[in-house]
Amino acid sequence: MSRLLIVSNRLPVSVKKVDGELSYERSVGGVATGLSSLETPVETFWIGWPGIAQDELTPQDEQAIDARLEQEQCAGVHLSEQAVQEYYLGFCNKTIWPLFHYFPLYCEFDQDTWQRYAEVNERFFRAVQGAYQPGDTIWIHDYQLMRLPAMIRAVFPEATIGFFLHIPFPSFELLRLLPWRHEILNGLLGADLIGFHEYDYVRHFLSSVYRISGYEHNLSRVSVGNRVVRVDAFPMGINYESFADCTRQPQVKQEIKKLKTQISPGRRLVISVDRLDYTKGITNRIEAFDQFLTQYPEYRRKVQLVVVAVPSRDDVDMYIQLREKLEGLIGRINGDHGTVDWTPISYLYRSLPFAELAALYVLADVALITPLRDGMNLVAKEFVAANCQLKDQGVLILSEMAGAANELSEAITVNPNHTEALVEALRRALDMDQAQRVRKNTLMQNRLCRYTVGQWASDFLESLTDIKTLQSELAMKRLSQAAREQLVQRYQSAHTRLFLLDYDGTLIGFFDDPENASPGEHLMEIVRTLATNPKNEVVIISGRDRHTLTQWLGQLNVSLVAEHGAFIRHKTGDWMSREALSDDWKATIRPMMELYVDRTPGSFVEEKSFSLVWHCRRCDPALAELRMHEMRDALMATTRNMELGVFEGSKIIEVKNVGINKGAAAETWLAGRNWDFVFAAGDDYTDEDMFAVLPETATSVKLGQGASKAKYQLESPDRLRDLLQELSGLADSARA
Ligand code: ADQ
Repeated sequence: MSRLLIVSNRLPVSVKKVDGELSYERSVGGVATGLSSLETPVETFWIGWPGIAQDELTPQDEQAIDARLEQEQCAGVHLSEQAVQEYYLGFCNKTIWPLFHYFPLYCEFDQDTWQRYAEVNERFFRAVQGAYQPGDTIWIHDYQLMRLPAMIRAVFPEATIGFFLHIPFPSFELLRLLPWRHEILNGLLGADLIGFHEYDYVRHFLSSVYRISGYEHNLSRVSVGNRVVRVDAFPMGINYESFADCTRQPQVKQEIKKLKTQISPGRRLVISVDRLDYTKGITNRIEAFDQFLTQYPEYRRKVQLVVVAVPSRDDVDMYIQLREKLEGLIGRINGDHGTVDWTPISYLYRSLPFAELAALYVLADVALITPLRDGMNLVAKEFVAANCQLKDQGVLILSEMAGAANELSEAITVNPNHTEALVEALRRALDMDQAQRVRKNTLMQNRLCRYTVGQWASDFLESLTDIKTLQSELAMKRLSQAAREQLVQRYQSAHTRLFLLDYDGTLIGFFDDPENASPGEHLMEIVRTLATNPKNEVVIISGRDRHTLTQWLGQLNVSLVAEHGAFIRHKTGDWMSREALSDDWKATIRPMMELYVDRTPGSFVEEKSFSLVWHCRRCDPALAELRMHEMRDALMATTRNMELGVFEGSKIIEVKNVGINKGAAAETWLAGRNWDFVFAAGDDYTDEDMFAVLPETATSVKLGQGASKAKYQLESPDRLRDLLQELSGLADSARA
């Protein structure tokens, strides 16, 4: 049976050593819960750090831990105290965490901690290598392991690898601050599927990948060499049942009873529950509560704020300072507003058992969850779920900056930096009538109970299977070794051979400036050798203008097609126009395109005899995309009653006379002779016209991915040049 290898910084089992004795504690986090409720259960094996530094362990301890973890279907990655300091508390939490949460001023950029991050990822890789069996699925979690996917891919190219990021993915403007941004992106792109909580993070990731690594994307699929990587949003859910059902659980009932005795009758409860982290905006909301009490004195002694802060990263300076600030602030507010029988803010600095946490969710009138930035925020979802059995339900005030805000749109949403808005939100929440509270919560509860953490995990794993299926479909089209050998045989035994070859993107890659795409010596030599063979007819069939083709390729013994067939030149003969065409339309279209040039820095118009092309390869990608849509719509409207076609290609929009296409041009050669061997190659929509008119026996090759009528697919011009070089060097087996 194939297994699921989960790799995360921490294992679901934590090891402690007290007075020389090892103890083990199982903590079932969201991921484990999600996996345990999959419809089709899978055997899981977990790889991670057991939570204790190696320095505290004897060799015997390590052996004992390994044996115990194995029983629990886990493998431990042992880390020294120094590795934990530099990798986890250092690079992860002093560089990635603040940067990805939009706190660039808190970031340290330190080569040594980065080095340690790479080394620890390598340690995790070795643990995966030890456990991996072909057929296993690997699911890597979170920002501590962003280099791991590529490390695994390098050694196991066929492995199925998923990656999920639990924190936000920042915009390009933030990511570009990171000196090691290339390595981080390339590390992630080793996965087959990269998941985020929200579509905004998907957008940020794709834009960074394009700008930093240069890989293009289409429909959230990134082409990395000959591999397609899928990037998608999977908003993580909660274990809905356990919260929705909590009021029926005896331990929770008991906690509710206990808590009720501690709250004065008639006092309203506002809760704030988070890990103690500067991204959670705890001090901002406490300051807002202070202002609320000043602005609305009628609520004094009637409202109590309970702040629950779970200790977190308490050996990082920033967190130590935050705790001091928070505790000072709470003390000050309690001193300013409190009375003998009323403490405005109660403060709990600890992790609570499920029953106590659930009891708080149930008894709270308002949950004030206002992070400055949060990947998702599960507390908000848990609070809404825990209220579902109640007649008198609580109100959620949620920050717009939490990923969860997209799904919990009926909450009172606020900008956490806007104190006045927080104050007003508190007042509105405390005054909201019961029917409205229930109506809003019901809508959210219905959503949360559909997309639970189990659904999240199964969606992710299904998408991972789907992308592997797509990859293998594309691989089936890839020119295999067997197909290549057959092609060689057919070539050798043929007497008359026709090559129809597109130029840009096919024989040569793309350049920012199309002027720079002239053929190098190597390409010239390949085409020259191929064309010198008397059995071969080579036709370069391009969208380029006549002058460029003549200048670049005119001295070779090849036929040329310019402007998709508007002009044809047989071998060394003269250029001929295929039809009597008019170019009067240019006077209308050129000014339209020039307007877009003015508004889109880096773009320009190329003029050919019977076409105008707007190029935007050098432009800001997002602006280029927007302008392409606008321009296409405008051109479509203008050319509706003209004999013109508007075509969208790779970073270009072209307007040209209809009836001129590469298919019609190819037919000039196809119909002229009986060919034993026909080979055609192209990369974009204009080449599809050529593929469409080929005889059944022809070999057609599309460069790059995407739907095509071509029989085969090759990943890049280099691969095509290798193939043509091989063919051009072959001896003939057929007698002339
Ligand atoms: P966190 O930053 O830890 O998670 P969150 O999503 O709210 O934030 O998860 C906190 C979890 O801890 C909740 O399940 C909650 O029940 C629990 N918890 C909170 N306070 C507690 C307390 N006092 N005692 C016990 N348990 C408590 C990171 C990202 C988030 C993302 C999650 C999941 O920062 O944005 O939502 O991962 O991907």
